[in-house]
Amino acid sequence: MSESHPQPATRRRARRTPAPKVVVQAPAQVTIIGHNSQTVATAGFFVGARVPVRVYTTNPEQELALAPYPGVQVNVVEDAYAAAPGDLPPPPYLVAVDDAATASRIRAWLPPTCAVFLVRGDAKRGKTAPEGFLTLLPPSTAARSPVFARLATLARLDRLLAPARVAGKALILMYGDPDPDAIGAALALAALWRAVDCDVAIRYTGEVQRYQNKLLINWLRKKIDRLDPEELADAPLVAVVDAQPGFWKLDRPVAQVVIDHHPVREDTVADFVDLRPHYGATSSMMTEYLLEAEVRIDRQLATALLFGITTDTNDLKRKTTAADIAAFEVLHQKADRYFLERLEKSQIPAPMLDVIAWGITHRVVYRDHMLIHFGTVRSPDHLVQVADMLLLTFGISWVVCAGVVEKPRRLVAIFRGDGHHQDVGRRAATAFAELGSAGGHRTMGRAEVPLDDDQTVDDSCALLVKCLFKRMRPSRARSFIKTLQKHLDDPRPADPDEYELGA
Ligand SMILES: [Mn+2]
Repeated sequence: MSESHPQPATRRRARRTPAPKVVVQAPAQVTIIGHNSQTVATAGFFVGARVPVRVYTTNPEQELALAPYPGVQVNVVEDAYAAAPGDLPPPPYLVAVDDAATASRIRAWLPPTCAVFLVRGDAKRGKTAPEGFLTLLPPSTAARSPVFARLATLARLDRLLAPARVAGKALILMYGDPDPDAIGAALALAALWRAVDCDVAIRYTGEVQRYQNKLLINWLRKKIDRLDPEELADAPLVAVVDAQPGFWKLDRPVAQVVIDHHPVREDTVADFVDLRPHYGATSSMMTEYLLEAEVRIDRQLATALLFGITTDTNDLKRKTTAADIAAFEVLHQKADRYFLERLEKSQIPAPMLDVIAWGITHRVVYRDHMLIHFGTVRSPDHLVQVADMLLLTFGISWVVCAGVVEKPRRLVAIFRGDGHHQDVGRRAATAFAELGSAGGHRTMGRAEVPLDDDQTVDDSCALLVKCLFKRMRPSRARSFIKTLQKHLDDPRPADPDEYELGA
């Protein structure tokens, strides 16, 4: 920060990404009517912005007090503001009197306008204005609280940076298969700590599994690797982000810093703990720290943080707070939108297309429902992808993709629904809970029913239809089962192998 960045970070930021500026037009002139202690200060406020000011006052001394201000014209009026002066300019009007009777007398002769403000003397600031008046400045208590909030964040920031200043070397850990929110948060903490000349390594402890996350890490071209246990032993400072040490079932790390938005665990103890379970994403918490510290958020960092927020909140549709939206607003101006678009679209590995094509050709539609039985499949993951895809069909509100998986031999049925017409989790449970494990929530469900060795794939078609549609007319159910069985005679696509990113 101040040591390593001699220039204020905000100025550099403004030059690199010119955000459209909202230009606020100053009023052509303002009129102040009154004589209380705020009259001169209010005139000074506008004079400072070169706004011409007209003052009507019963107090002749105000003329003297306002004499040094350029652009102020003072008119001394008599009869305690009984009537409108003949040369009253157009609004806005600022009424600077403390007693309500005088204020209403003035209000009565002002022309019809909304722009009438009551500017009270010191003792009465913070009170809301009576009817017919607006308050020009927020009550002093409200003005104080954002300042206090900022001071509290800066104190917390100092506590977060202090150990990095001392250690000079740190390790940031993500739990398991790192998701975009963990990656964004880790990069942000690394940026904060690097700004105080700390050497930072970012590590995860599982495997990167999702195609999108591989794509993100490749694009970032930042060294984000799997943890080598020796590194953990050597690290003088360890942070866990978007997780808590208790998440690890084995080799639980000892961390001095924990920053997370998951539910608070009783066993989370560290020198610095910032847990905000009400936040949609850890990336939102980290964006606040970066902004408060005025550490530059470059395009890559903004992109990773933004992707973290949108994936964890399902595009701000789930578990989202004002803080997540505020972070989103800052980041989306800086992020690489085209790369994010590519990331969002990159959901289907090419070999999956043949599986999807087979599914489309062999779909069975019953009212707003689509059912596909893929026969024997190597992994249920493919069923999930096809179900998600086919739920995009107009008029279809729930999809079931089923298949027989070996070891142990079982019928797996993946349920996807819009949650609007049908609670597919409950549907899965009513259909299959007696035979195996089944359940889920409104939009996602799953059932797994063990099969005996002598139960054929054809038998599983009958089981599927009978359980799903318990009240279906038997002749119709029979024809359904026949159709599914006939489909299985068609050659099926090879199971896509593990897909890897090209070089
Ligand atoms: Mn998260």
